[in-house]
Amino acid sequence: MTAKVANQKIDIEICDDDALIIVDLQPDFMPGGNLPVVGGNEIIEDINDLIPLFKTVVGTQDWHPEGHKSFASAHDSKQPYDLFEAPGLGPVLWPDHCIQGTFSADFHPNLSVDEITLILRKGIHHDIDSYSVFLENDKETETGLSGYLKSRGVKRVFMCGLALDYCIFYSAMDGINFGFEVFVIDNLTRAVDSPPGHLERALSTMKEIGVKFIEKKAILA
Ligand code: VGL
Ligand code: ZN
Repeated sequence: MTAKVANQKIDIEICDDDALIIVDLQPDFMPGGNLPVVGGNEIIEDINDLIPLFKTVVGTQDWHPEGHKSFASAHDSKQPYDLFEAPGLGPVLWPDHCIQGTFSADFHPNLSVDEITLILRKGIHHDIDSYSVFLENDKETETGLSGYLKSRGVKRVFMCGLALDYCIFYSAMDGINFGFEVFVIDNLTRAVDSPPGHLERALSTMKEIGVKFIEKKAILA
């Protein structure tokens, strides 16, 4: 579902201090994949258009070992999307998805990967999830992305990809906490919205902390 939340009516010129962060555009998050996000396949070409505008482009991959604890299959009598809370996991359990080295965890074949400057894999630790591209769900293990961006002089990050209420949400919040100005490109992301209401809460929390929502057309080519 597209969230109609763009709250910036401004035009944005991309400069060298800006980074594009393309989150988890992997077959498993597309319709037909193991953890499908409705409309996930609709945003790829528009994201491709933006890549040449940025000097720094990060592409992330959800990259789980088999039997990862975020999977319902790793718990007795649990089904995908069942509510579940444990340190570093939840609020739901997931279908098995994005298993390291499989086609479903690769970048979607239509994504233009040649100009990606950094590929970042997350969710690699067996017992803990990593929704954020900056910090694992223990809230202390860094992925190193903040350091990479800062060493390249990045001040503003533009986020797009999947899923709006999970990886984008936690990444946007951490992005602000690490001192970046964070823009979510509203029409180049889609949400899981599980459990119901998760998207609404994620959107209001992001707005409260100062995440800016823009549409692709606000970015001047
Ligand atoms: C994601 C659920 C589980 C995401 C990853 O990329 O938003 N969501 N793993
Ligand atoms: Zn995952």
